[in-house]
Amino acid sequence: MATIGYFIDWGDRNEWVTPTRAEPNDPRWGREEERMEDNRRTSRTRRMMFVSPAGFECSSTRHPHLGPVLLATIASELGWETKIVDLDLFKQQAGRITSQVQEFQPDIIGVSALLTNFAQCCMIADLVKASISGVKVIVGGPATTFLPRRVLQAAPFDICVIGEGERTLASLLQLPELEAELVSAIPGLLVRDRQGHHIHTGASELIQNLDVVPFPNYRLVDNLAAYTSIGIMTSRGCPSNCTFCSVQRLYSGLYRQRSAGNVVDEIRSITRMLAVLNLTLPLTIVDDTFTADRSRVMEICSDLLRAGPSTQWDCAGRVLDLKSHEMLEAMKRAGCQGIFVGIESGSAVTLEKIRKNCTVEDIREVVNSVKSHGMKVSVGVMIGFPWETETHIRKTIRLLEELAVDGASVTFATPIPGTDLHQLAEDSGFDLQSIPLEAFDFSRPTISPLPESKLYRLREEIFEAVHQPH
Ligand code: B12
Ligand code: SF4
Repeated sequence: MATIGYFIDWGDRNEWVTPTRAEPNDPRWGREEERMEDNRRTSRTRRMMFVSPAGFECSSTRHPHLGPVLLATIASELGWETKIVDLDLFKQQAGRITSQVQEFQPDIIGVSALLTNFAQCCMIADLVKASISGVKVIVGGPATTFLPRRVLQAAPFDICVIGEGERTLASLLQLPELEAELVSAIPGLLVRDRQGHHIHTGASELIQNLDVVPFPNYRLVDNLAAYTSIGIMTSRGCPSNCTFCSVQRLYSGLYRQRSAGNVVDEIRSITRMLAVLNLTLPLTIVDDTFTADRSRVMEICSDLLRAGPSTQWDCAGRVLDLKSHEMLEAMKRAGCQGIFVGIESGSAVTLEKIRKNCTVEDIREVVNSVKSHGMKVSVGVMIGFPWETETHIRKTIRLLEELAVDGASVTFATPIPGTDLHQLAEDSGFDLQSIPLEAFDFSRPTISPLPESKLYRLREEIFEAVHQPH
């Protein structure tokens, strides 16, 4: 039997959600000529396609991106037929979208935009608009949260979702159609009115209690076997405030955690789903920082141990948290295989200036400690800050030669709008407005006084230091 509605407890407010299906005679359902033009749309379940555009190659693990899966889960609960297209898997060209939309014939396409994949987001919007008439393109993700106006100007997106998308999308999908007058009543959007002016509908609220967010339904993902892991997010935000990091801006400075019980319930449900599909995939805990609350980590680990056969997982942690041997031991026993640590630099000056809140000695101690507990360590490193000289970067190279880590992600310092680094770069005289959005992709220098060719060579040296035989 078809679902006729369900109850969402958003933590701070409850909502009865009734799936809205397109009814041919419903006067709210668009203008006559539009209905005539595409009768097909009004006589079947509405369809939404979620697209993860391809970013640059930065990690050997591939998990289905949580944003699109979570939002597809909500759309599907609301009665929509959904399809997730992951162009980031195997780094596919934007052109692949054309055949996908022609086959699926979506009413709405939702594109998840990072600054790093923004160029492809724009190409996708152009291509889908040229492929089927009347399709609406909604764009959401960190890029729209930071720079909604620039995003809406850059391509034919109809609606730009600012901030968390769960409630906003649920409200949009219950409208009979995405007309500007109707959508302007929903907070969290930047839309165009009939004259083409941008209208901001007001800020949407962050979800207070993350335990009420539905578990992502991985049955909606095609070809799960092509991934190397399954992602799970147990918290949003981070209590630190590194000057280059956009996470404070993303979540308005709020750090929220799911309860240990809710996390372990999701892990159990993923394990059951994988068993049914006869797949063995580890979990990637995608939190910005999983280790910030030691007692919660300990509780999750002991619940996991109690839950039965061990699940393998990895996560990201902050240097200072990882000084706890007790926690590292518990993590290892509960199935943790590796930890990603954002060490960023081997220069004390840079660590201080980016507010990393740790010393080079702390980094040494923690990397060695994680290894001695039998887990792999990969690190995040950033070069090309406005104050950095070659001498600072050489300190990072020397530290990496010494540490013998298992992997590293090396990016160029990038002044994401809203961060202190952005302000500092502006104050140092860099003209950031003239940098195109797609250049904020962490893969090219933007705010370094050093010549680009020198920075690319130093980055190569960092990779060599990481990959030297050890
Ligand atoms: C997991 C992760 C990754 C994974 C997967 C990326 C992905 N696309 O999911 C990997 C390892 C690939 C990755 C890599 C990188 N990442 Co990353 N990553 C994350 C992390 C920690 C979690 C992402 C996640 O799953 N979030 C949970 C889901 C539910 O949230 P979401 O995807 O944002 O979606 C929500 C909203 O944005 C919105 N939404 C999103 N899409 C849509 C679409 C529609 C239609 C609607 C309505 C709403 C909507 O609704 C969703 C639900 O609330 C985030 C930080 C964060 N807290 O989000 C950083 C983050 C996204 N990454 C970041 C960065 C900088 C990088 C790297 C450059 C790092 C590096 N050192 O190489 C690379 C570049 C990636 C690339 N190839 O282009 C920055 C992005 C900065 C920016 N403005 O673009 C973030 C915000 C971290 C930070 N601290 O600043 N990353
Ligand atoms: S510790 Fe990591 S996630 Fe937290 S603010 Fe710093 S860079 Fe961002």
